[in-house]
Amino acid sequence: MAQKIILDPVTRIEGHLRIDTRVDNGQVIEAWSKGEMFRGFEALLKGRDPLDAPVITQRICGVCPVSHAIASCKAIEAANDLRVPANGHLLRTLVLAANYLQSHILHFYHLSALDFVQVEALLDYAGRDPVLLDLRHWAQGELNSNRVLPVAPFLPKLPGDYPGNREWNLGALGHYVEALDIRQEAHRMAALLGGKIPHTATLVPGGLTLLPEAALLEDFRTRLRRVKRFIENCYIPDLLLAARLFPAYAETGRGVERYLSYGAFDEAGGSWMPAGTVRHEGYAPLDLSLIREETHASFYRGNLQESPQAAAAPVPQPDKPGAYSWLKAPRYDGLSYEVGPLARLKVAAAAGHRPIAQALAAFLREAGLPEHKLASTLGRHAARALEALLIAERMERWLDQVDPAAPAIAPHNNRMTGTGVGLVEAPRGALGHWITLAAGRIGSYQCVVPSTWNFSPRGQGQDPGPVEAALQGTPVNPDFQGLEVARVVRSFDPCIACAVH
Ligand code: NFE
Ligand code: MG
Repeated sequence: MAQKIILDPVTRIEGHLRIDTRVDNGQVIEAWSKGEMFRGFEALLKGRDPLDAPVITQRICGVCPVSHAIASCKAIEAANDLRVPANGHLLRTLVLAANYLQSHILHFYHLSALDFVQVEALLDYAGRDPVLLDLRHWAQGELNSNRVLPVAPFLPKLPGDYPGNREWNLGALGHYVEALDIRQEAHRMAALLGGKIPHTATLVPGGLTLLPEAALLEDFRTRLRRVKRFIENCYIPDLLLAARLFPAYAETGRGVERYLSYGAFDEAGGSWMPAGTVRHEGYAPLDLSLIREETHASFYRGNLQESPQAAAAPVPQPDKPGAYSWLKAPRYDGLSYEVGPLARLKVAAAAGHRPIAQALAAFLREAGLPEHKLASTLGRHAARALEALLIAERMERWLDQVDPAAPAIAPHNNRMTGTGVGLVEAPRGALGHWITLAAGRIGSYQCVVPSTWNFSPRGQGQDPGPVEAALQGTPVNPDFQGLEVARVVRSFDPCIACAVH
């Protein structure tokens, strides 16, 4: 008999997400991804000074503010024909990359790994590692107290098949603590060039207001090396161990197998990771005119299929019949596409980027993950880990290329008119800001955000969004209360604060 599993709220994410599933015969038959909040950034930007846009849109999210700042700056630059100097691109790229490292490490250790870790392994820890001993004492104290929620954030948790492997359990818990420090280092790197973080102060249309001295760049490099060592010595080995321990998760979460990337990390000659789309027919270059946002199943007035450039801020209608999410449904050529680290690597490999394709193939061999299983729950975690390593390696080169004597910002022309689009790859995938400027004011503003793509509800043709599709076929044990569903969902790294904006 069909049954429902509902996760409400999905915890350890940013924003408010509910997942409904219909389960039959021990498998998810159908799923609904429900954004449970309304925000309205696009509406409040209308009529404001364009220079407010990077400041305000960064506040969409504290996890990926740099991406919103850059997308916003690029949209204004495109409208005004502002040419950012090479140094400005490089410095922005470094701030963005530092934010990626912070975000990917956050996602693995602090948001996702606990789905797979038996935290009770702490309680009989008898070794000498001071971090684990501290954690054990703290956990025991919490359990002996009469608090309603003991040992948060580790407990309470969904019941499930947590593994008995001590190396994994204790390693992940110890690295959970170490990763807090490492994320702080990555934040410091972003703040060195961004002025502050989250929500930078130096990223403005035209480039960067700060020209770093050599000593600041060396400070950045020292911190980068520490973060990189953590990725090499903890993140990558933990991921490889997870791949050995959880082979079943290479069999779940396949998804729509269509991927889109705007091209990541601006360098002098274009983006380092290429832009494009991948589907069964293979690689195709990007055609922005094919993007539409549909509102068929969204709590917004009308049944729209709008180009972001033409779209007005959506009008909320919480009682709309048939609607179930505050996210819109972005479609490319009428189809849903997955975005994020997996999509970026797939697009890069399919576009013929040999170094990335080779690194991906070698990593998959080491993880024992066949290429055709990369589209999976485990594959998304693997892609994110490998991407973190590749970015950390590439950052040294970008640092070398910064010229402290060259300009980092273009002079403003104060025209502030016209239309523009700013495209960026945020940690979670393809991010676009579309702006229309009229008489020095924002006429319209439209963000199409990574988690909007991935967590989109059904579109015009009742076709599921990428996460909804990825959940289909997931085997579930009724006693686990949806743990398997949570694992698939979190592999996409949801941010519903961004997705609804
Ligand atoms: Ni709020 Fe974000 C990233 C953006 S995701 S985290 O990465 O843009 O939708
Ligand atoms: Mg939008």
